[in-house]
Amino acid sequence: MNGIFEERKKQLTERYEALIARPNPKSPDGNGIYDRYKYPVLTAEHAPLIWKYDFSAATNPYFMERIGVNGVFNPGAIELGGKFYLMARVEGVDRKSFFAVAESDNGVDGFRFWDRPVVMPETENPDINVYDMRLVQHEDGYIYGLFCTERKDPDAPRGDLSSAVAQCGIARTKDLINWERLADLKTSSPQQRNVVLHPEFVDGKYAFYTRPQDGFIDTGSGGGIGWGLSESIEQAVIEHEIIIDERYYHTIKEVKNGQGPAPIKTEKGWLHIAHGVRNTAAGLRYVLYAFLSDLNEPYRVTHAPGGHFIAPEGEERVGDVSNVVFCNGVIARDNGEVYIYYASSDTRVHVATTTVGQLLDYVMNTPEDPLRSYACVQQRLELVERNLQVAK
Ligand code: M1P
Repeated sequence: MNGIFEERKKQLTERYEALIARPNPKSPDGNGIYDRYKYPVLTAEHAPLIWKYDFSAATNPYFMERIGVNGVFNPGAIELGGKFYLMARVEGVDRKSFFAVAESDNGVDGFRFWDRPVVMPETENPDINVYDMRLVQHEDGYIYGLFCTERKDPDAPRGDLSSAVAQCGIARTKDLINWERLADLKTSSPQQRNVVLHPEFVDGKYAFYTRPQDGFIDTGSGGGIGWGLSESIEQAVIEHEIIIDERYYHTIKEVKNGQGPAPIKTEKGWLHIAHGVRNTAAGLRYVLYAFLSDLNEPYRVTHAPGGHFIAPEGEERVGDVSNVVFCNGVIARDNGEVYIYYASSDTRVHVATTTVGQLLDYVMNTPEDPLRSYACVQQRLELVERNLQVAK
């Protein structure tokens, strides 16, 4: 047996186990809304060695990586039987993404991938790339996974190898292992990303948050977080789509926005986490924002705090697609704790922890964006004057 093989296998295995066992302390100096943590909860290095290396000394004498992993990001999230599960988007070095489940006992560290990635069945129109699954425990008894399915645009001009069509794939499961693929969602929009299933029936129908847009990257005349109902989930069709949260000039969601995970049900309404995108000289900047919608009419926004809720900080700012935070997974526990799983720069996954009480306080008491500099100063002065009175 060759020494290099044994030595590298031992070294890499030890390093991997140390990474999984590494405690993840809470960062000091939280903003009172949520706490961040020192380390990401999932990275490309968390991908099991058996996904990447050939463990046979006969066929891999240098213990060389055979199929690399480029990034682990944008996970769906669900709690089952007291454990925390992330349905991560794993991107191979070949740029294709796939889904894989990582589990942890406490939600902030110890995430370990299951041995096998998810085998997502295809429809008669094979997906070229699948990503960004939203996991939803629906009241019909199934766990649904809604994700983006991307295929080459058949109408792209000859030589254009970038244009794609994004649509919403739908699958369901009871155990996160065996998946039944259903028909892709049908809407009148040429492109759909960030489609999320509402966890309850509305008017006896399946309800969806959507994000209609004209082009693969550009919203064109579309955009905003949409809403629509479908009689069926097996053949989901939205005939009538309305926009419930529009993008807006000179805000954090000027270029585009999208629903994050399925909203959290609270006694004051549905708590939403979403992402907003604006353009800068350095490219697009993705931040998270939050809002509340009516309990009986989830499509009616009741409270909309101004500005971002989470923006990329420190190492989060840099990665494959820099200056991005994106969230499609949250776990709200029965005891009121909330675990927000957000990815940074299309590279790695972090957690921010908070409570339903703190989030409600945030969405209900943070002032709305007044949309003009002068009005922003008035808003801040009003706070300053009140504080000066309290200080007297
Ligand atoms: O690269 C940033 C994000 O871009 C897309 O989000 P959106 O559809 O809102 O533009 C998605 O591809 C997402 O996966 C990615 O993180």
